Amino acid sequence: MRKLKIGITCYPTVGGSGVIATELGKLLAEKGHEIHFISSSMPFRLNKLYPNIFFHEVTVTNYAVFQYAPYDIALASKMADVIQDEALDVLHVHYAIPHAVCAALAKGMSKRAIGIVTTLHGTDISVLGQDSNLARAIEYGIEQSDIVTSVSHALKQQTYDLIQTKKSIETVYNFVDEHEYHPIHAGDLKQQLGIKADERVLIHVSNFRKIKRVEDIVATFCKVRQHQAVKLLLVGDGPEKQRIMDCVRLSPYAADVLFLGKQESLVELYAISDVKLLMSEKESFGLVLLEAMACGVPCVGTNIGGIPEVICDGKDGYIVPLGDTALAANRILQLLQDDTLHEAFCEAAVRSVYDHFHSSKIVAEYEKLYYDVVAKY
Ligand code: GMT
Repeated sequence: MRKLKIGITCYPTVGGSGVIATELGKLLAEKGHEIHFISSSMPFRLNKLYPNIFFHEVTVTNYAVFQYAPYDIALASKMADVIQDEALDVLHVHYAIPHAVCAALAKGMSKRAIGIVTTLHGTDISVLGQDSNLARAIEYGIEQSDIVTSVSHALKQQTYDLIQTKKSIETVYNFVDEHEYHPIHAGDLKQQLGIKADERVLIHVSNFRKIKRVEDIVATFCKVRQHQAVKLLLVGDGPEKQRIMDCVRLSPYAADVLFLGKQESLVELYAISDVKLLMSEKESFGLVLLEAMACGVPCVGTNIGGIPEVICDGKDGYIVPLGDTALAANRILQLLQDDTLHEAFCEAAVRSVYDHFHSSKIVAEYEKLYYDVVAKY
């Protein structure tokens, strides 16, 4: 099969959709495809020189007449330039707004026939799809794409529920870079963080937005803490963090909650963690679950969106109803108080990532879609 020239657009800053887009680009480049990232800044995981990967920066003119700088138009225009100048075969955009709409515009602007693949990641549908100012634009972006994928079956169904489209949508699950995310020895990190050797560790990683319900994580932790010596690691930063810190300060277990802020090396933190928690009210997939599982950490998550497609309830983690912190605490205690059960869940978590979400499997699924779309033009 001939190697392809693939354009990729994503949000370049921290976030699951940008991570997937960048890791996908890296793996496709390793397979010999030529990858062109088109974005407002260098995706944060492209931190060194990669053969076969090129970056095209979108710059926006802030002319005095503009009340708002027209980023979307500049992006579409840059996409059209790259499609033509680099003779792209396919343009893969991650996150519907504005990327799918810009891709449609770019396709119209460029003088070269090109296939558009759009991947829906979650909040572009579950939050923005409910915004009447944007719903029609999302529908347009989806309809104009040649191929649309979603990161879970749940998100696909939600798209049909919220957006007026009959477009066929394929589920292509997320993946992790197995070279980075795998079980490692813990070293003395526990000691460095002031955690006693016999204390157990719960971990939550998020961008501290309201939909992550971090207060439920804290409530679950407090219920576990009543029965077991345990620490809670809260990793990440975002709008809810201050409120959560204020609420933790009032708790009798405040000293057992560690706010670690944004962290680069999650693998080391997973190496000292016993259970990961994700209690979101909206979550299309939960890439952070997959990262933890790949490191051998069983997860407890809510029965929301794609979470039950990632955690296999009772095998490699537990699923609880949204807001049911008592059941979540119960499940965690079950795992922490039975070493044999915990060990079996840790192994099953690693195996599940390998069997169902391996990067080679997922990259091959995207490659097949690219060749399908190229064959159309
Ligand atoms: O979860 C976030 O707030 C970030 C967001 C993003 O756009 O980066 O994540 C979404 O895409 C990830 C990658 O596909 C998914 O793993 C997350 O579940 C999804 N977030 C939501 O649906 C809330």
